[in-house]
Amino acid sequence: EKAQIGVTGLAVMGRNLARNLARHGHVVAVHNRTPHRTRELVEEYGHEGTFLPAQSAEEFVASLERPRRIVIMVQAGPATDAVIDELTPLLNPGDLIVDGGNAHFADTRRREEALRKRWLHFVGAGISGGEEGALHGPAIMPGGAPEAYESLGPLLEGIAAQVDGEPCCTHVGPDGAGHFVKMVHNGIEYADMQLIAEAYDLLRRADGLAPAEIGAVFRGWNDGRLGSYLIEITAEVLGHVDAATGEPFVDVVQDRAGQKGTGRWTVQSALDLGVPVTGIAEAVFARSLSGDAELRAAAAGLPGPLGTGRRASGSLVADVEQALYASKIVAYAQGFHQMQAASAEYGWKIDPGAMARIWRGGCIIRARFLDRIRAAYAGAPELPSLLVDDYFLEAVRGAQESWRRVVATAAELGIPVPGFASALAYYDGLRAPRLPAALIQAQRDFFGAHTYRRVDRDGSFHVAWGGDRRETLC
Ligand code: NBP
Repeated sequence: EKAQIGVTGLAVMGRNLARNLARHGHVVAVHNRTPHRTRELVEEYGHEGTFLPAQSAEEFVASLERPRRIVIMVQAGPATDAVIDELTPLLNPGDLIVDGGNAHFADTRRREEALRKRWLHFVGAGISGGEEGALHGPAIMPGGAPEAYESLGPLLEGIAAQVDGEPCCTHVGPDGAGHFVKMVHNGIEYADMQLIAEAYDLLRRADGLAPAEIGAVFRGWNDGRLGSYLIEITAEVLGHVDAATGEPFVDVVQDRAGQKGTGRWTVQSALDLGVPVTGIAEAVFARSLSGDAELRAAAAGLPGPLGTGRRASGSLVADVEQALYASKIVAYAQGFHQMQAASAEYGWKIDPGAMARIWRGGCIIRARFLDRIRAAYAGAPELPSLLVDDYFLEAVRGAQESWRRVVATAAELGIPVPGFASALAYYDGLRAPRLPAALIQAQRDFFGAHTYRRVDRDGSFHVAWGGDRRETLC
């Protein structure tokens, strides 16, 4: 008996993905660099399906039906290259390698090109949902050649999360498109989490609500348009009491946020593409600021209010809900803009509505809201920004007064809301009839003769700033 698919790399993610495949009736070849993980998988979960354990890469490859389908689930980076290098000499033209790790899309593009020259398919697939998702149904974002998806798609769609009878998996686009979209997904996740944290901070400090009360507010929001996995788990966290101290759990956790790097990658890519993703960038920087303990200690005595100016239990709740929703719309609009810009840059032809569809289940940012995004792109695939879609335009129109009040209140009380404030600034920047960029162009012409364009005539102009200040057409 041969296996339909193989998984190499059997730490939490690989093991659970292999189990998910086996539970769906596939014969799964399993392999890991150190064999004890392979042994443990078969001992503990062998009854869940048919696993073909392999001790060596040779045995692993030999146990697969052809064309072979191999999923790599190892640490992203050099480990992935090491596994690819070990496998490729053992494979035949037409065989297919999937990298399900969190690879940088540039690495995926490089690997896809190298393997294509050897007549092998390489599919960089973003897999979201953590270990639980891998086991019970993740969101899967596969890139690579369309022919590769023909062979792989039905398998992946079968084990992905399902929403309204549709799988949370689709072919994203060629080469690195899948990993790119997964990266932006993670960036949006950073922005979403930051906005939720700011909402909590405001309700606690400006409104005097206790964590458990805020948890209850979030539970209420979860039944409305903000309904999402992140809001749901936040409500649970805020309701949790530390067993050792009896304090709210959130108060015994050190206030320094960690990051593994996908948020940073998203911002780096956005800088290269020239797309403002201020919501994601502020979220990444807010985590960096929180993590700089030394700097924070040095700055602790700086003058200013400390956010305890007002105690009007509950008066801000409705405003904060509006601000959160509007800021979330901006963060998603920016993330989708980035995907569309990358799609144009690399020729990926990403369907943004399909991305919203496959993020509705399995992944960390799954939310009711994504159905709205899907609908927006279904009605207008070339939509320049989610903000100009009718539904979102009306939502932001309705949220606006509250949103401005929340940002102003936060500024007055000294409560940092970089997510809310930068989202509002982006919104106001986009809709401004005229921006001070005109002054910047004039400054650039002054010190660097960078020239400028006039509102009333074609051509590039320069003023002789150091001399007679006459304007010349360049
Ligand atoms: P890890 O990222 O912790 O990697 C451990 C695995 O990599 C083990 O199987 C290990 O083998 C293998 N490995 C390493 Br390390 N170096 C190797 C090498 N040179 N050659 C062969 N194998 C090597 O595992 P994970 O947490 O299960 O994550 C797997 C992938 O999924 C990663 O890319 C990660 O970023 C991604 N991930 C995604 C999510 C998500 O939510 N989507 C969550 C967590 C992880 P060994 O047993 O012999 O040491």
